[in-house]
Amino acid sequence: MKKTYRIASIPGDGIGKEVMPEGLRVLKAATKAFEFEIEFVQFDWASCDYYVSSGSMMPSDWKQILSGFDAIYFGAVGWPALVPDHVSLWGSLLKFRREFDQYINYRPVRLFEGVPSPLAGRKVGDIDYVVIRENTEGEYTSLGGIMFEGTDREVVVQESVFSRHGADRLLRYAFDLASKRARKHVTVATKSNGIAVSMPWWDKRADAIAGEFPDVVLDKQHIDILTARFVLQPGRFDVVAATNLFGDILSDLGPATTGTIGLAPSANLNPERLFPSLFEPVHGSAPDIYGKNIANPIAMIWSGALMLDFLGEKAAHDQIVGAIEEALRTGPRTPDMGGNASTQDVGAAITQLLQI
Ligand code: GGG
Repeated sequence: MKKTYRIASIPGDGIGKEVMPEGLRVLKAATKAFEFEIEFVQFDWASCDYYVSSGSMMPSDWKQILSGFDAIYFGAVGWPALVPDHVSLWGSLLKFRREFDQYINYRPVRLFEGVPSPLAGRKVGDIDYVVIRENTEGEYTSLGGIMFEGTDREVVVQESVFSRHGADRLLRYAFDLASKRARKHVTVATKSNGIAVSMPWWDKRADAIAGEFPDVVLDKQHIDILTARFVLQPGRFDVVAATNLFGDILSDLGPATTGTIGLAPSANLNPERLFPSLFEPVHGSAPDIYGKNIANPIAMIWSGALMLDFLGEKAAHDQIVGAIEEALRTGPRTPDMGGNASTQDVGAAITQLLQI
């Protein structure tokens, strides 16, 4: 009997609603060639429309509902004209990451053949690394407050939180990943010259975890020069481990150097599989292009491939990534890549290239 995976699909807001159908189309096509089935159940919550009609981003039993799935396939969240971004993000995506302990945010960055990099002279193979972003603590907290609000004595305090448990498991994942890759190199993003308590501590945790992996080279870099090197010397990088905020910034900058953020996928992982993991494009809801049918669906499709890989269907992952590679060489392109194709044109081309 074929194995059946139960996947919760949540389009969310904006272009999440446009790229999700293309991701589902490719995943459904992939199941035809492999020994598994997928049962998708779609939810319209975790969206700003739901907030407007109900007063919250999700129903109160969301955790119980989603716990019954093998994975969550997520589009994008945010529609600031309806709901402030920090409300929609903390009411949905950040809840998933924290309450399902998806502490690894795996974000591959890769230059594909046929996609020109805005960096002069870069070719395929020159940009190929993974950003491992800490996903549950760090600079993303709701701890803090405002004193003397609305007066000229106004003071605001925002806390960051770093735990040994959180830092070590993130760094250990990054080193373990690097130990299985050819170059065996980890860059740890830091800012220990300026942020004088948490970042020197973070550097020490990196040194301690590096000691467990003698075959992996550790390179600590301050975030300012690290961002410059993403642009000037991207070939230096293999696995890049970063705190929540630094990782968020690096994983937008990296894909921008590969032509478009419209290609960039991500996996929010609970490696212990105690909770479902969540797979989503790095890009957000993009209100500026929503409704024009020009959103690039490749990040959503590649995120679906990462989901299959995590579920144990590596052959299906490889086949989808192969179809993406071929489509990028020869197929239609959305405007972010200089073409005039629609979201559906690209999804259809990749589905056809699956050759199944
Ligand atoms: N699909 C990604 C998405 O919806 N992103 C919205 C966003 O603002 N994310 C911030 C974050 O990933 O921390």
